[in-house]
Amino acid sequence: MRKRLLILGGTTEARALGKAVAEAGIDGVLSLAGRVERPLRQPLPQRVGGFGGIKGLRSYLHTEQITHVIDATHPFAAQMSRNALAACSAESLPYLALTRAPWSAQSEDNWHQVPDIAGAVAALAGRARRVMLAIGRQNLLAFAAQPQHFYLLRLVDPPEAPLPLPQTHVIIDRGPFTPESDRALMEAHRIDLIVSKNAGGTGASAKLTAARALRLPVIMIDRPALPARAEVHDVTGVLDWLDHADTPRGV
Ligand code: 3Y8
Ligand code: NAP
Repeated sequence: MRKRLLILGGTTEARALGKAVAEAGIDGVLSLAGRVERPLRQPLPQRVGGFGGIKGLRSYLHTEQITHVIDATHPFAAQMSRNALAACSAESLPYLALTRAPWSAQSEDNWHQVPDIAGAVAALAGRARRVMLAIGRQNLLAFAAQPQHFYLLRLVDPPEAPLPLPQTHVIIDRGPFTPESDRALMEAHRIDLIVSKNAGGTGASAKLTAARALRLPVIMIDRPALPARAEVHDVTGVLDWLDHADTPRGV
């Protein structure tokens, strides 16, 4: 049966899946939102930019004759996942999420878990600290409510507009990162607190390893809730699913 996959990407796992799909000779396209100036080349043909909501995604699925959708987006890309679930159900297309398990605190970790970005901002009330705010660019504005801190920021692209925080040092870098370089960064900037999204996986975990080594506290932001969905945690799980999933279109 003809297969044509849409992989919703933007993560290390999506890249690995794209490579495995290309090597297996399966037809597919990898999709990015276009959040950064120079997205890395992917091992599959790629498209960049939004679809135009659920409606736009449905017409894309139809026009491109997609037979399977694999949602390998970041756990905080909740809107994309919700739209993909809705579009696949409306089009009766097989949907599978390729996700990574959330990180959990180890015995020597000092985590303060919060439910969302607002929870992280609230947890920063109080005396001035030196904070490594390693959550990217999109949610920075919320932290303007806590201007008393020094913030070490790590962005993929140089900021286009002035940052909403008065005391910052900006690093321009994209992951994956290493515990050694993250530890050196924390020591160089005398960081005493880290704020992190619970991304899971390996691409962003270096800062947690470094925080553990330096015995620094971490404010850990839980992932947004998503509806129950078919989910695997590795590329093999996706390939097995592809062997067994059937497409009502039966093309
Ligand atoms: C555009 C595509 C690959 C994917 C690599 C992963 C690992 C390295 C670590 C820190 C945390 C952060 C951020 C991060 C990591 C991987 C993965 C991951 C975190 C690229 C990429 C795109 C993006 C978008 C970008 C967000 C930002 C988030 C930086 C490519 C490099 C902080 C998430 O400026 C912006 O608008 C940036 C936006 C969404 C979160 C935010 O809210 O700002 N990722 N990151 C994707 C698209 O257009 O669809 O260029 O390669 C991909 C990767 N970034 O192929 O190997 O799998 O997670 N990405 C977080 O976890 O908190 C950095 O600094 O410690
Ligand atoms: P989001 O808030 O869930 O999605 C907002 C809108 O962006 C979506 O409705 C869709 O626009 C578009 N979009 C998102 N991901 C897309 C994709 N892969 N392909 C095409 N359009 C996409 O998304 P986000 O959190 O900004 O994440 C954007 C991208 O960055 C995703 O690829 C994600 O995997 C990656 N990423 C995000 C984070 C993070 O912390 N959020 C971390 C690492 C990587 P339309 O409604 O117009 O279709």
